[in-house]
Amino acid sequence: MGTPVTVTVTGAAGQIGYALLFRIASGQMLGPDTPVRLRLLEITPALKAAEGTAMELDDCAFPLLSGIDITDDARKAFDGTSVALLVGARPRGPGMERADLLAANGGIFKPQGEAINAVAADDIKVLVVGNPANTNALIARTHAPDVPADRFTAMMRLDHNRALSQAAQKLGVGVADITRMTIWGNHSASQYPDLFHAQFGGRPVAEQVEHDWLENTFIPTVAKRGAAIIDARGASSAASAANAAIDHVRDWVAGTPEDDWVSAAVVSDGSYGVPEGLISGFPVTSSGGSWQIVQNLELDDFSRGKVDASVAELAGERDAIKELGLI
Ligand code: NAX
Repeated sequence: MGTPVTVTVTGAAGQIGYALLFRIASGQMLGPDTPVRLRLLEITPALKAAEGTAMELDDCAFPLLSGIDITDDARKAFDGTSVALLVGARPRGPGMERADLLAANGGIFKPQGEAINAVAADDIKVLVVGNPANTNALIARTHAPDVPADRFTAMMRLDHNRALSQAAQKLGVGVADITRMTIWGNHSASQYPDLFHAQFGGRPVAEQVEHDWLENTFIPTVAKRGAAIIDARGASSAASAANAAIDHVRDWVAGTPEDDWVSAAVVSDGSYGVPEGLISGFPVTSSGGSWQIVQNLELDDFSRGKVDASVAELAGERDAIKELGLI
């Protein structure tokens, strides 16, 4: 067995944290040969709950878990860390305007970016889960100027997995039979799940379903799935969000299969007309521990309009955080 990899989870006492930590400790994220050292970052009032989770982790006697540290100090939490899962965020409260929400999250993601910049390991990989995920990632990234920009990502994988599942159910096939799914843009209701490039049996899924279903059922079902879960469960997605975070980091580290791709929000290099620097959902492959944006896909007018609308929302969020002095 190698030396343990330090993995930091923020918001560790929350419901996604509870669904995530056991899977990381069991080896499902970094593989069965990689021991992990967990660092749990929480706000002071939640430290006791985090300790409870750590007690349960101990009680699992995971052979790969080499230790757990719990702290409310970001500098300690990110010291030497190689994988940072930024899950803790400030949810939108009643009557909260977008600017208030962004400002509150700036108060979390700015110091976390600074701490990552100062103390994380050279190979640090960051996945932002806490919403608004893409813009929180942009805030953190801006305050970590010494870390290569491509190490900051935000999670589109839950939307991706939701889209795979909806498309597979429609076609009556297994999820593994659908390839090349993409979620473009923002992790929000404006996201664009793309069936024109997704394939089943070597042909675009869009050619195998009615356009009316694609536009008026599939896209809204995927984009509003989070609200449907809250309505049904009385709580937001937790196990599926944790599962998506595991998928994202596993593929980042281990690579994606030949002839397929996944969705992740990565820093735009200007591909597909997405303004450089925005952290947007793209089709991506991974090899050698880094993401590459899949190039040269044709976007027809329908897809172009949907991508542009979601990217415009991201640009609006970027302008708002600029105005607030957060980037
Ligand atoms: P919970 O409210 O259960 O847990 C959040 C935890 O974060 C709490 O324990 C809180 O004490 C902690 N926290 C708050 N500020 C912190 C800080 N500055 N440092 C460290 N910890 C801090 O929320 P949960 O259901 O776990 O969701 C977490 C985040 O994931 C939310 O922002 C949620 O909106 C977001 N989601 C993102 C998804 C995605 O696909 N990107 C999907 C699922 C989820 O909705």
